[in-house]
Amino acid sequence: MRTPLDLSAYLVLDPDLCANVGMVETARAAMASGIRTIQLRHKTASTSERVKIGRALRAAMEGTGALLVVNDDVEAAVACGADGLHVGQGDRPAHEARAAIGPDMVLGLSVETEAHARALDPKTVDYAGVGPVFGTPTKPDHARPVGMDGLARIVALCPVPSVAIGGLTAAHAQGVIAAGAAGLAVVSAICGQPDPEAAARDLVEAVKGART
Ligand code: TZP
Ligand code: MG
Repeated sequence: MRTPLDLSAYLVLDPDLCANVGMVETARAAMASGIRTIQLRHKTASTSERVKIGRALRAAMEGTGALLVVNDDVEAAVACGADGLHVGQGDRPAHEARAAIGPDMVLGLSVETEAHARALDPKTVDYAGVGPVFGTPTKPDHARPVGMDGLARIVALCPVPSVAIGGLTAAHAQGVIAAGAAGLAVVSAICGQPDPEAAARDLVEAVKGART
């Protein structure tokens, strides 16, 4: 039985943006404010480094009910006991990733176009990360931004719940929820903010407000 995933306010940890406080402390601050899904996205680390950080995050998340997702690295995701794996379109194909992680872990897939949404197999993938909605310096090689209108069109085609990503802040919660996404995934709106706990609270509250 797969653990249910809360996509409403999804934190993606970036080691460079979190350099001041660190990824584990940023995760703690975010969880204190109600963030329930946290992704470790560390592009330059080795698998063993990712496992080490993943285990530290796991320990910090113990008993909180929050879920840990690891970006791209199946081996690290399994070894650190993550709840899920997130793959991009250029990564290992989703059906291979699913075969490697087994039936119980959550699998997320980046969806950048309507064609990607149409091709997504809901028997394999649990959620779509749709974007980038806006251009963002956090991911310099990002695909063409889809905008809020594109987000709504792509989300409508996704056969699984979607979380929007790319250049988003709490101020976009209303628009993103109106576009049909289950929530917002953010990096720089929390990582590296002067007060990550307050920033996370703003996001969680904005999504709650947008839903009522
Ligand atoms: N995928 C699409 S955009 C992006 C990722 C990982 C980065 C989002 O970062 P930010 O700082 O929330 O714009
Ligand atoms: Mg990737």
